[in-house]
Amino acid sequence: MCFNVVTLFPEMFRAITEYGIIGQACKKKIIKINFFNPRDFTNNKNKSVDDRPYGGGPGMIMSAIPLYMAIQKAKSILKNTTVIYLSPQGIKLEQKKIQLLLNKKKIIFVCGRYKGIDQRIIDDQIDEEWSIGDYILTGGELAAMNVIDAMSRLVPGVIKKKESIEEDSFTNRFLDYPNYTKPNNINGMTVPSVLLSGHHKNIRLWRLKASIGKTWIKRPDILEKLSLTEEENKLLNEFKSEFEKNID
Ligand code: 21W
Repeated sequence: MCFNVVTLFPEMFRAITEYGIIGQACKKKIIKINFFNPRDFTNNKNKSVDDRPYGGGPGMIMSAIPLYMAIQKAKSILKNTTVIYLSPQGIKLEQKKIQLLLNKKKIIFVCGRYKGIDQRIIDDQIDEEWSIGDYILTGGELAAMNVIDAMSRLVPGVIKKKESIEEDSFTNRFLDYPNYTKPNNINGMTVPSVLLSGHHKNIRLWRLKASIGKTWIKRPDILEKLSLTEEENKLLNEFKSEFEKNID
C-alpha cells in the first residue's frame, strides 16, 4: 500500500511513521508514505506558501501555483491515482468508506492549511473531498493521518492476528464488550466470574450480551439499523430485563 501526501508539514507524519504498529509496518515497508511539499515548488525568495484571497477579507489561502505543481509532481510519478482533498466541506468518513478506499492501491492526499485552497484546484485536480467529522482543525494533516492510520491497520500483515481486526466493533456490528486483566480484585472491584470459569460457550454468550447491551444503551442508532439473529434478540431482551431490575 502506497500513500502519497501533499503537505507543507511532512514532519508531522512522524506521529504515525515512527510509532506503534503503523510505525513497524513502515519500517518493514508493508506500507510506504511519499511526501510532496508545495514549499519545494516556490520560486520567491522567502519561499512563502500563502497568499491573500481575491475579494479581500481576513486570513490567507494556500498559494495556488506551488500547490498545483506539487500535485502535478505526485501525479506524474504515480499515474492512475485517486486524489483526495481532506476538508471540513467533505463527506463525512466512516469505516465502510475506509474499507472501500483500500481497493485503490495508490492515493494522493492533499492537506490544506490556512483558510483552504484555490477553488480551481478543487475543480481541476481533486477527485474526492472527505471530512473526518464536524469539528474544526487547523489543517488537513491530522485528518490525513487519521485516514492513513485507519486504512493501514486493515492492510494484510500490519496487524498480526486476523481476529483482532475481525473482532472489533463497527466491523463486528456491535460496540466492544468490557475487557479485564490481572489482578482479579482492584479495591474490591472484581472480574465477572464467568470470565474466570474457563467455560468458553458461556464466556462467548456473556460477551455477546454485554456488547449488544452496551450498544443498546450507548448507540441505539447502530442497533436500529441492524437486524438481529434470534440468539442476539434473546440476549438483548435478557439484558433489558436485567437492566430494568437494576433501576428499581
Ligand atoms: C478549518 C480550513 C476551517 C478552513 C464557514 C465557511 C480537513 C478538517 C480539515 C480548516 C477552515 C477535516 C468557514 C474535519 C476539519 C481541515 C482546516 C475555515 C471557514 N466557515 N475534517 N468557511 N474538520 N481543516 N472555514 O477541520 O483542513 S479534513
